[in-house]
Amino acid sequence: MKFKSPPVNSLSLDFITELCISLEKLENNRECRGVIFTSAVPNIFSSGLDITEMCGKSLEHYAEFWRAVQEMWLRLYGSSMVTVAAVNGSSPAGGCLIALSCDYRIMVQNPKFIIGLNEAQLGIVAPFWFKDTFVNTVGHRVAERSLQLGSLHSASEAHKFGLVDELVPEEKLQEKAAAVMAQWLALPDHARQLTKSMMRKAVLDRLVAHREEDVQNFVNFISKESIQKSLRLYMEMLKKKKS
Ligand code: CO8
Repeated sequence: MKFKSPPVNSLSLDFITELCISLEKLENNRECRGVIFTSAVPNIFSSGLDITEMCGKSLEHYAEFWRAVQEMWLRLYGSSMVTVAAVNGSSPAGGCLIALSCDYRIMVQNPKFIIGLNEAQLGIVAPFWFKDTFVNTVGHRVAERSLQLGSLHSASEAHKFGLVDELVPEEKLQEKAAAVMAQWLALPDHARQLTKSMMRKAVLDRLVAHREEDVQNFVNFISKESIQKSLRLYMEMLKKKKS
């Protein structure tokens, strides 16, 4: 699956809805046993949640958007397919979450590409299920420090502490992703799927049990004037950086 929503593959409500529909179709297709996620936009895997969806909108919109983000994560993290992220560009916040939700992450070795959960830098807080997914991948200590600092890591740094499993030159990415997929698909599906579910179920169940509470928390938090101001300033900073 190639993400193609220029300029930066930001995860808008439309993007997320299309991603969920595509995942559902693949999940229900018995011929499809695995998905490789990558980007068709040069230098960017995904810039994370579309900040404009969280800024200056109605409370109803925030709730609808957040339910869609939850749905995307539940489908990705809970997928019975083999999922491989072929990260061919920067991948902050929600982009990093997509990669973290896969079974395996391969990233292009390019010092310009960054990845991490940088929410704290925007003055917002990564939800508990972002945190759980991160902890399950890199361990508590690394996650605690990285989350508090809102760190964006270079590909090689991310590889050192296990945020990505492997680094490859750009031209080898697709070949490597296909080789990894073949290795994972060589196992019987039922054994791999039950093992995956055993490893991930507790974290998935926690969101399912607290889904509406989590929506309300998000809506209350994001609609605070202080948070709206932080997001506006961050967007201005992104635009200034350009000029
Ligand atoms: N949302 C909306 N617009 C964005 C986003 C985004 N996430 N990222 C970039 N854009 C826009 C820019 O403002 C710019 O717009 P314009 O052309 O109108 O000026 C355009 O996309 C291109 O961006 P850049 O010029 O910055 O492109 P570069 O190639 O130089 O850099 C980067 C690409 C590295 C991706 C850079 O754009 C960047 O750092 N973006 C911000 C990424 C980010 O911080 N995302 C975090 C989103 S929050 C999230 O995902 C989780 C939130 C959890 C919520 C919890 C609340 C309780």
